[in-house]
Amino acid sequence: LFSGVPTAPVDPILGVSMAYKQDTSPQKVDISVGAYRDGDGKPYVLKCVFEAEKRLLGAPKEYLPIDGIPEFNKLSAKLLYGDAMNGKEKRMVTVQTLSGTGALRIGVIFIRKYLPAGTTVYISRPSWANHHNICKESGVPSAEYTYYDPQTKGLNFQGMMNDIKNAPSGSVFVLHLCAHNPTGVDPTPEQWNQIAQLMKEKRHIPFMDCAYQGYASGDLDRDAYSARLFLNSGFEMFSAQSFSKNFGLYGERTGALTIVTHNEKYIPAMLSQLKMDIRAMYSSPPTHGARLVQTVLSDPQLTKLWVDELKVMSGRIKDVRKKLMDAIVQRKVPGTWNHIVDQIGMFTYTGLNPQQVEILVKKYHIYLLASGRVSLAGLNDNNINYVADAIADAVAS
Ligand code: PLP
Ligand code: TYF
Repeated sequence: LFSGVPTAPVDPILGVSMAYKQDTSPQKVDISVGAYRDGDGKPYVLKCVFEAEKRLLGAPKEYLPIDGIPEFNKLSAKLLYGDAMNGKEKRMVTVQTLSGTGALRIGVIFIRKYLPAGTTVYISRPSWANHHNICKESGVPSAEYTYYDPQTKGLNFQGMMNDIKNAPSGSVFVLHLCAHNPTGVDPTPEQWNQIAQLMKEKRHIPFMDCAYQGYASGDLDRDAYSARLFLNSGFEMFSAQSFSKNFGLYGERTGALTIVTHNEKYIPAMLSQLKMDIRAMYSSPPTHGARLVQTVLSDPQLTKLWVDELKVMSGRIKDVRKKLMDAIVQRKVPGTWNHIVDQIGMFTYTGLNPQQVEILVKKYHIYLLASGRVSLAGLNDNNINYVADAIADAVAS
């Protein structure tokens, strides 16, 4: 019966992490998956989350509504859009989702069903690989737009603008809110302004993927610049929020999808369809993570604690960037390495090629993505010099 089932390829990120787990070398280093680790290399439960968890001990495990906790949904949209909301909430619908991935998936299904047939979803080159999987598995055509410039290890802004211009009007553009995964390269506010203007002329639809709000700069408002700009510019748009990274809720699968329309009269029908899809897929979302986020965001003291912790996490990553760059430069490794500190968020796109990566993995037990992406959270004072030594060797080989 099942003899014809072909083996699917492993996830390019989770596959590397699995290989790390199987490696028995005491020297091994995991800089693959984007999950925060503290200075001792340990996973970190945020104090604000711990406190919220204490308050929630014994909370009922009843089913949630299909679209999740209403207060959580409101707080999520408010967190992202902030002052830009300004009465626009009537034209927004938010549903609680299975984290950022679930929000993207429900959003892309909505696009397939209710946007004109053939609407293409444009994804940055490169991007988080799951963007492609989600479109493919949802039966939505996808294409790539120019983003990264390997020469400068920065943004190919002109190439991006050309692709926005040349895409058929009314295309969907998946844009990373901030802390672009995998490159760590974000447009400047001025570039965002130009992107928004051109997208408006072309009547494109922004789909903001918001997996790192607060993680790039440590400032929730600054990190939300692009989404607020698009909202203020009058777009109809989508946003997928993940609370995996900024609340450290990875396995709790906590997120939200918000769709903004021009006219509030469409909201009830839109919500009814979102609920229909959710109902047929998993009936209702999980309770715990959303309650945690709701508890933190509705208590000013816990919110302050959260903001402080975001600063600590993003600050440690910035610190690691500098240390890694200094260690590489100190070893006189050929090439320029300032991109490590210029890039932002959880990752650096090192520019190491697949052969060099293979040396790091095979010879040094240092696990990173074949693309050369390093998750900086996995680095700390105990392994940075080892990793820099290995990079020096790999580049010289
Ligand atoms: N989008 C990007 C760019 C990501 O890096 C991630 C991973 O954290 C996600 C979306 C969604 O992740 P999750 O489903 O864990 O919230
Ligand atoms: O890019 C990363 O490492 C994170 C975590 O299928 C992740 O976004 C990786 C792969 C995946 C889901 C999450």
